[in-house]
Order: sequence, then C-alpha cells, then structure tokens
Amino acid sequence: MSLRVVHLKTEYVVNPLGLDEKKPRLFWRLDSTERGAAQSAYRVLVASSREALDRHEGDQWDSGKVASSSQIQIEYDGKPLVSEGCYYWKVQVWDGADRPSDWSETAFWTMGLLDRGEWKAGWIGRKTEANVQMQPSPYVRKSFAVEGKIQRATAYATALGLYELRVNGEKVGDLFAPGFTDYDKRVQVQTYDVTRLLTEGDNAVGAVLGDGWYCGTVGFLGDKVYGERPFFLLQIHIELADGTKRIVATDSSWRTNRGPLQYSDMIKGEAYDARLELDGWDRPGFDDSGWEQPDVRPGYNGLLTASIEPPVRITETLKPISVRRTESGSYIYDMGQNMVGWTEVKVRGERGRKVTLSHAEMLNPDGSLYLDNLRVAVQQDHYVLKGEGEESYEPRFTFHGFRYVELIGYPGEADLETIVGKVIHSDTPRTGRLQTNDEMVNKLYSNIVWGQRGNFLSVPTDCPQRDERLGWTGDAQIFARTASYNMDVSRFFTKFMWDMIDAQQPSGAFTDVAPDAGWIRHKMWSTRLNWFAPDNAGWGDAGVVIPWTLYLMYGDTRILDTHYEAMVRWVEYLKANTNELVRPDYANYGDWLSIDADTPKEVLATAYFAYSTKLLSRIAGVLGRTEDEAHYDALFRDIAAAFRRAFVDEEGRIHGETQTVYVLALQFELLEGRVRELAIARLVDNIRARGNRLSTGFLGVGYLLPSLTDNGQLDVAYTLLTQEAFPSWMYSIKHGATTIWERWDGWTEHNGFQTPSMNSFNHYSLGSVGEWMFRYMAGLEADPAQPGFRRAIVRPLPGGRLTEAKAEYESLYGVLSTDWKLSPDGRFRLNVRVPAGATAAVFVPGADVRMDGQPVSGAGMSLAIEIGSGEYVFESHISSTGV
Ligand code: RAM
Repeated sequence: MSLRVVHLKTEYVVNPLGLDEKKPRLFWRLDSTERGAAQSAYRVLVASSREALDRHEGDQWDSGKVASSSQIQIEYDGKPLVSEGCYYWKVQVWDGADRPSDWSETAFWTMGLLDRGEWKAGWIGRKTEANVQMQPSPYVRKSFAVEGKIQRATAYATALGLYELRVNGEKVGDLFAPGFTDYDKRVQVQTYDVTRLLTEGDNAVGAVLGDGWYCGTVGFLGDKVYGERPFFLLQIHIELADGTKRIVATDSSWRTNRGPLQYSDMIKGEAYDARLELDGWDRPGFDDSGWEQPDVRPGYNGLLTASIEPPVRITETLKPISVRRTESGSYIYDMGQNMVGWTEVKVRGERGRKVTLSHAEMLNPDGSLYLDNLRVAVQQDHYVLKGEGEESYEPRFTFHGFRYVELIGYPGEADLETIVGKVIHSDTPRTGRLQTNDEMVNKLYSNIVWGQRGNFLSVPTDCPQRDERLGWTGDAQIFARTASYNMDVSRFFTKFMWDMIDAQQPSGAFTDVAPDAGWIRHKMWSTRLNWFAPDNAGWGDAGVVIPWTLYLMYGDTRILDTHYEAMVRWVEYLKANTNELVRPDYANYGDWLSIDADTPKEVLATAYFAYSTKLLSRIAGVLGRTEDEAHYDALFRDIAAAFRRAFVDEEGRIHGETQTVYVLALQFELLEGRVRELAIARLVDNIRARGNRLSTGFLGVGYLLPSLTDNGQLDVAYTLLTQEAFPSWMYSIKHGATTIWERWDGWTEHNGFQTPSMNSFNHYSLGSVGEWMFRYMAGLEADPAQPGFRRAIVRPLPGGRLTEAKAEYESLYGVLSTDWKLSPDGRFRLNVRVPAGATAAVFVPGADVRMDGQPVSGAGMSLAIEIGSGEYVFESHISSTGV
C-alpha cells in the first residue's frame, strides 16, 4: 500500500474537546515514500461511538467516496452535532491508481455545552476586603461524593478574571485561562476531561482566582476595566457506568477564603505569603467550616464561547548563565536571553523572611537593573517563607519581560542553581526553522522567534514588560506572515479576529488595539490619550490582512467568509472618509518609529486604503462573490489612480520621498510603467544616499526587502539585511540583542538608552523581515490559487554574503523544505522536499539547470519545474553577476 493517512486534526487540533463549531473542519496528512504521492479520492466516516467506527459505520456521517485531492479544511457534513457529543472519525484515501489505503487511526472531537440553558452554574466570587489596596486572590472549593463507577467526567470552566482549576489536589489545565477577550462581549470556556481525576467516593474541586485582564491592571488603561473583582463558573458533568448523570456546579453551596496569594496582577507583580497556605484545601476531607459563603453574581450578558486560542504554557525552562553579588547583598542573574514568563526560586530560611525577585531587560552602566522603561509596571514578585525546609516559589497570574533578575533578601549563598526562568506564551506549535552560513543572520532569526515567544500571550501583544502589553493591531498585521511561518498561528489569529470584530466600531472602523479594553467604549481616548483614533492606517487594516494571511497559509476560507461583512464595512468606512479617494492627513501613527524619515500620513493612509481594497477584491473572488470582486478591483484601481494624481510626479517622485512611500507604492501596486521604474531607482538612491541604510518604521519595514527583491534589487536587499552600521537589524545584534527591539535606536553608542517612556527591547514589529527570509531567501512561498501550500512556489534567491541557507516549514500537508548552497565557483545546489499531497513549482536561479543530474531545458527563474511530493536535487550555475 503506497499511501498512509496520518496526523488527523479537527479544527487544527489533535482531538479537541468542547468545540462549538457546528461544522468542524477535518485535516489529515499522507505518508508516503513515493514521489508524486497524492490522493485521488477520500472517504470520511464519523461515528457516535468508537465501536460503531470500528465496524466502519459512519452513523453520524459517511462522506462516501469523494473524488478529491483535498486533505485540509474538509467540512463535516453529517447529522447535527449535539451538546457534549463525542465523535470518532477516520479516513480512507485512494491513490492516483485508485488503490485504497488502510483506514487511518481513529481520531475524535467532543462538543461543548451548545445551549446557554445548559449552564446551571452560578458565577461565584469573594467579597472585596475593606481597606486593602490590592486584593488577595480568592480560593473557592467544594467537596462532593460520587456514588458509583465513573464512566466519563468533563469539566467546563471559565472566569471573569483568571482561574487555576484543581481537582483532588491536582492542577487541571493551563495558564492564564480563560484568556483575554472583551469580557463585556464574550468569554472563552475551557473543556477538560477529568475522568481519571475523580474517584468513586469523596472528591474535592477548587480554584484559585486571579484578577487578570478582567479587573487587574490592563496596560496603561488602569485596573477594573471590565469589572470589580473576579468570578468563577464551573460545571462538571459526570456520567456513571449505570447511565445516570450528575452535575457539580459552582453555586452558593461552595466555600471561599483568602489564601497565601496577597495579590497577583499582570502589570504589578505578585506577593505570596507561604505562612498563609491552606494545606489540603483542594483535597477531600478538608475542613472548610471556617470559610465564607461565596456571593453569586446575578448573571453574565456576554457570550460563552468555546475556547479557540491555543493554551498558554511554560514551554521551556532556562538556567541563568551568570550571577553576581552586589554591594547591597542582592544577587543579579543573567538569563542569557531576553525572555517572557517568570522566575522560580528555591530557598531555605527562617519563617517570615521576605525574598524579592525583580526583573529587567537591560542593565544600567553601573550594573544595576534598568527599570526606567517599565513606566508604572512593577516586575517584582515577593515571597514570604514559611520556614519549613526547602521551599520553592513561582508566581501564577502575572508575567514579566526580562533578561536580568535581581534576587533580594535571599538568606544564605545563592548560586546558579537557585533560580530558573520559565518561558511562557501561547503554545502555538513551532512550524518554521531557518539556518544560514551567516551567524548574524541566524541570530536575527533567533531574535525574531524569541520576539514572537515573548509577545504571543493570548493576544499578539506589542511588548511584555512595561504597562502596555496590548493587542496592537498594526504590530500584529505587519508581523502576521512572519509569525505564521514560525509557528502554527491558525487558532491564535482566528481568536484574535474575534477580538477585532468585538472592537469594531459601529462606523466600520477597526481599532488600533483589540480587545479594546474599554479604551474606546469608556472614552478613555478622549480624556487620557487624545491622540488615539480608532482607524489608524496600517492598524485597522489588520482586519483584512490577518484573514488573508490565514487563507494563504492554511487555505482557510471560513475565516474569510465569517468576517467578510466586517471587512466590507472597514473598506466602506475608509471610502466614506476620503476626499476623492485620498485619505486626509489626520492624527495617526504614520510609519511608526521610522528613523529620520517622516512619511506623510495621507500618503501612507491612502496606500493602505488601496491595499485593503485590493485584498478585499481577492477575498471576494475566493468566496465566489464575483460582482464584489469586480467592484472592489475597480475601486482599487481608482484609489491607485487617485494616489498617483495626488502624490506622484512624472519623475517617479512620491510625496515625502521616504523609503516607506516608495516601498508601499511598489508593494501595493499603485504605480505603472516608466514612473514605476523611476520610483524603484529613487528608492535605491535613497538607500544608497544613507550609506546603504534603512529608515523605515513599523509599516515600511515589512515590505522593504520584498519590494526591493520583486523589483530587481536583490543585492540592495541583502546589503540592508546584513548592514551592521546604525540603523540596522545587525546593529542591535552587534550590541548584544537577543530579541527584536522596539526602536532602531533603543540603545546606541552615542546616546545610550532612548527615551525610557517608550523603549522596549522586546517588540516584534521590526522583525517582520522574517517573512522575507522564508519567502525570498529560502524561497518558500504559498500559491494563492492553491493556498495552504497545496502548491508551493519555490524560488530561493542566494545573494550578499550568504552562501548557504536552509529552511523548513511544516505546512498542513507536512514538511516543505529547501536547502541551498552556492560554491565560490558559481555552482548552485538546491535540495527541495515537498510533502505528500502537495506540489511545487520550482524556479532555479542560474543557467544549465539540472534536476537529479538530468538537464532541464528552459528551466530557470522564469520557467518553473513542476514537481510532486518527494525529495529532489537541483543544480545550476550562477554567474558572478548574480541571480
Ligand atoms: C506603542 C505600542 C505599539 C504601537 C503603538 C502605535 O505604544 O508599543 O507597538 O503599535 O504604540
């Protein structure tokens, strides 16, 4: 048998629990050692029991044999799915010669509570303590008995705030649940299989509650943005072997108390007094007679939706690389990496002793922690010892961005074993890897990945250290493509799109920040921050760019369909706010943090208006809305013409004459003919006049190298990539950067640290060059006509000081990779691997192209070699004049 069906996923996840999608989408991969492996047909069976499926009975859905090569985004099309249903499925495929495969292994998914009426539980919380500034974290608990053998037990949990669920002494679930949403509109519900944690007889369930984004500090927006204090909602559905069912739900029969967590705030850190621990509180038999009755909130008007976002987890533990004792007796650790998460400390000492962990990204020249850039954030955690031998502590509802840790008040001698750093982020599986012969380029790529790890935490945040950490949409859209090469962000951005939709204004404007955290609703922008507008060019456009990116990378048409009307509203909003299709100059962010180059805001805003409109036309086309496709294409052309009339002269000069105006005009296809050629020359002249240096900010930087490369300037692109003089990517690396800095001039030899009020050393936006590395340097591109890498366009481009590069991307079909090497004598060798079920069009640079040793006539940069799955070797000869 040549084909094997493997790696079954439902809604992008292996065996997900608690879905609320009525038509979940199914995915599988093919495993084959043969070249050109592809399926010609498939059959999916979905059954309501494992036994039925084992008998090959698709009592829920039998797709029948479907003549199709599709392996991704297969929509379930069977009987209606019911609340709490558990569905088992498997697939059989046929190869090109119509030979059937074996059936795949069985996969499954479960549905959550689909009907609001099924929620019997009440939202429980603990009353605010008088005269306490920062409130202690409530502990809630309940003991209960189960009579009979347990067949299946499922917990559905969420909170307005954060929760850590405990069942019979064990922690259930992940960190920072239920995640950040606009709690006025929706909260995500997590589903857990707790069958093995419950026992016949006595049980206990409990939770620790945190303030989180609901009532703790959110960025610079203050605290209590959504509510006063946290509330918890839980239902455990228990099915006994005899068929009886029972529900354990939060209500007034639970008990609550304060515990050791004195406070725990995202932005202000945590304090934990181990002397106040409630030993055994989460186990049966605990005496809670001294605990209080919780109060039950009247209800909740928002939506309870199945959790979409990938859970937040500790994904790595880092050991410090050095430690130094300061004069004051504290210890300063270097973790060797700017990371996000928290520190765990081991300590032994007398009862009541307080140990403090303080976190910073950089050191001052005198070796002390550089804390100036935190604004009002306090990256400190305090632990009071109980004094009973070795104790260890790590926080729970806060996180920090840091490379250096100061350990204050430590009793005894601290060493490298005393602390570890826990790396925490949304656990989006790694999909991309990239390596070249150039150590600095490799470091740049590493910094880009760390920037993503440091900032994808429930939402794509701008930075992880100061009082900000918000879902800035401009940062997200410019980095989305890079992010989607690095990691599987399908669900992460699907969730974020709901945040954007929830924040979308009645006018149609998409906001700068999502969830908007009350910024607009509470009119904070007009009082506290009056420069804020809800429709910034390059920010609001995320509402179109992100769905398009998910379509390209995952072939996801549902995201386009679901948000189509919202995207139309955005474009129509922009149109209504133009002057003959030119967006006026207004107080927007412009090409944020560009360096010594101010891009006129009306140029930038009109260019982005054109871009969103063009993407919308393409999206309409994908969805088969041909009239809209033509309509928005015509609108795009009109905007482009208006752009040229308003801003471009006959000599190809664009108003503002910054690199960014040229880059956007070229990339968004706003120029034509000779003027276009002249504009390219002007862009190159600008770069050269600056000594081969860039000047782009957040919006220009992502397209800088792509627009140069697309327009015959690959050598200039490579020069910028490896430029080491200020400003450049490599400048930060030369000065020790382990993440991407917010600003090109975050620290310079001449001026030291930039303005502390805005000087993050872990902001991913300027790392959007990662996209170019994958798409152009390594040559791994998605074909929009066959998205999700069903057909890849492989076009590697050697240049500059790079002589070797290899990259892989784990697409939904499996691993696609390139590996190239350019020898000093011009011999070019390229290995390409294409996963089963996918194909590739390979463009080989140079002349005398050979595939697997055989000459291929006509092949090159303008004529592709079409290949199926498998591994291939290409060779060519590149003359000294380049590709
Ligand atoms: C800064 C944020 C973010 C950016 C906005 C305009 O405060 O850090 O990165 O998008 O401003």
